Amino acid sequence: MPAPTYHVIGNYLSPYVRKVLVCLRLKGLDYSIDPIAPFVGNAEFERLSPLRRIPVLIHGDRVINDSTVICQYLEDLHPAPSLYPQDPGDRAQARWLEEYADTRLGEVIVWGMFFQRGLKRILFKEDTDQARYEHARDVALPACLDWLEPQVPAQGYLFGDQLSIADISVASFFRNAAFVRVQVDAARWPRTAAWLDRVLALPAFVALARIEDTIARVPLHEQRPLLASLGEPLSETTVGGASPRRGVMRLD
Ligand SMILES: N[C@@H](CCC(=O)N[C@@H](CS)C(=O)NCC(=O)O)C(=O)O
Repeated sequence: MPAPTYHVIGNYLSPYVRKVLVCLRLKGLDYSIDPIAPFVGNAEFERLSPLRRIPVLIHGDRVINDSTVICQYLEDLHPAPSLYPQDPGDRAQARWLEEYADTRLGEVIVWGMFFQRGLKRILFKEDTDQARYEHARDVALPACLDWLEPQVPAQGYLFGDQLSIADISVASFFRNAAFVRVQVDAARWPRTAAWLDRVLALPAFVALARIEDTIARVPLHEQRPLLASLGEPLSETTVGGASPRRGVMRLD
């Protein structure tokens, strides 16, 4: 069988990687994957990803960094089904919601909660900053949800009947909140909770959730055999395996 055209570097538990995998699946594109965490990337990883971040997409001779850039690249090459609204104003707004998710939900959910309660302890053997975690959970995340709630429709998706990159991006981050057992309170944010259920019930998210739930509490170096046993399209080589070290962009 010919090798898939697209190769993804990045772990299934990253919301940024999830965005890309959902786009690939929705567009019916095959891929291979090297499911590394960025912190264990080797010198070759740093050559491919100078910010030491995942995801990276390799397509032939091209190396594409950043989930937003990758999703737009896939859309440009494979316009159907489109994951961007047709109307330019809606398209701009969808990109802004994607940016809001990547930046703000990334800060609050990934760094304030998921990293604090998971990788910081497991990979770096450091204590959770409990005050930071609780502020993210009790103050920052509710503020995000207060902002999102009036924009979320009672039915359908953020831009009508058509799923878009905005739904995919925002929902991807709430999966990481679930990993640290934080759920959206349906009594307080009913539209957001119901919309999230709708998006996460899509087959692409459900298929990935099965994989994510299998590896969520498994040490990084034990994930490959498990993923292989699930039939995931792992690459034969990896750019991971180096000793854990912090990225270049953060002080966390
Ligand atoms: N803007 C980037 C952000 C990617 C990102 O921050 N990925 C995380 C994984 S969840 C990462 O690699 N973090 C390592 C670091 O920032 O040092 C994108 O959209 O791809």
